Amino acid sequence: MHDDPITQASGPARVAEPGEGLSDAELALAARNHGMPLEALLHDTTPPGLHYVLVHYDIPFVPPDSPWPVTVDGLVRRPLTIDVAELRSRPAVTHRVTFECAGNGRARLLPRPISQPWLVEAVGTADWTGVPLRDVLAEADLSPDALEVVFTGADHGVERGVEQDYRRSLPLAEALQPDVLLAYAMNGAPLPPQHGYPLRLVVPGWYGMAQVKWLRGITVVDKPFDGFQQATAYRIRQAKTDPGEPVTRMAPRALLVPPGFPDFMTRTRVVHPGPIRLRGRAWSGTAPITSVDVSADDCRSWTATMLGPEPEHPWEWRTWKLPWIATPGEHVLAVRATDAHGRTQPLEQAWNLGGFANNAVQRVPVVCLDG
Ligand SMILES: Nc1nc2c(c(=O)[nH]1)N[C@H]1C(S)=C(S)[C@@H](COP(=O)(O)O)O[C@H]1N2
Ligand SMILES: [Mo]
Repeated sequence: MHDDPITQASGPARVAEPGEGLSDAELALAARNHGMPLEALLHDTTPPGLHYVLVHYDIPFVPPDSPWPVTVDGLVRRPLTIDVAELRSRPAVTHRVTFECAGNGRARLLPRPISQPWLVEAVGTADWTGVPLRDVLAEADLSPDALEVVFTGADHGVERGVEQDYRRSLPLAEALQPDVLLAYAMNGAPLPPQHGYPLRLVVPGWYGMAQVKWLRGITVVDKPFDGFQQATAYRIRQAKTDPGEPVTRMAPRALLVPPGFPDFMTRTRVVHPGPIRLRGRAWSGTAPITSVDVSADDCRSWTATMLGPEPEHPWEWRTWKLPWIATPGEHVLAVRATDAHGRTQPLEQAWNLGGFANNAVQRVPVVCLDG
């Protein structure tokens, strides 16, 4: 009902009216930008076709033999242009890193912010291979005034009336973290088109919006970047007039491998009575995961799970498991992660206008059959 041919209103997105159903526009976004089927939580690294995908505009067409020159300019003493082939010839570094879209969980918020309507599945983990960004920045020789680094993707679109390239910045200290990569491979193969072929930024620990795909330019600046994806989108605010706080690192979250088997239409989980191995993964972008608790009585009581081995990279998800005896009837399982900073998942979702960084506990209704 509110779907103008192009969304004209600049500024933050709107929220759904009470009772307003998903529009065709939201359905179109949901069909393009798929989540990770939660049964894929069983994989240590998500097979690329199962990793979630979020693309604001179109996936650029890049021929396999494209030289793909990447420029490094702005406040540097030695501006550079580096081809991807040249980056591939350098010593390679690989980090196993979990990504999550900052809008994960948005569709369950009330009122619902109108955007990609994620439930809980906007997550995935991959081995990302490339070269450290800081080596390239050192080669370009940063000027002492450098404050932020702006990353430009090759995709172009219009968003709430503003025509733009997809562009995001990082504070200099974050850009210089040794594990920030210019990545050309995912799980040992060239990046798939939808994940940024031939080159993307990988910023471990940060929500997805920082992981700029189809990276074609790196610009060093001496003022806070005020582009659309920095100053208008991806801010945690309660009201349109509120400047808000930037969305940065991932809040802790745990997910459950869906137990048993699904009902096709409702996706409700169905199990037979008896012992069930509950298991899943948990991650946080600010501190390692220290505990994961499970409730089998809809968040009334909690049991600590057994954590798997500490991951090699701090921003890679960690496994957890707990045996459970299913008895006939309806149950609501829930799972809650806590990190080393004592940050834990809330039972109720914290609302904000863009529906960002929400990490409410996952609740999974399960029907246990009589036999
Ligand atoms: N150039 C460009 N980079 C981008 C985006 C985009 O639309 N264009 N989307 C961002 C968002 S919001 C997310 S969540 C991640 C998703 O990365 P993935 O599709 O590889 O999982 O890419 C980020 N990088
Ligand atoms: Mo995202």
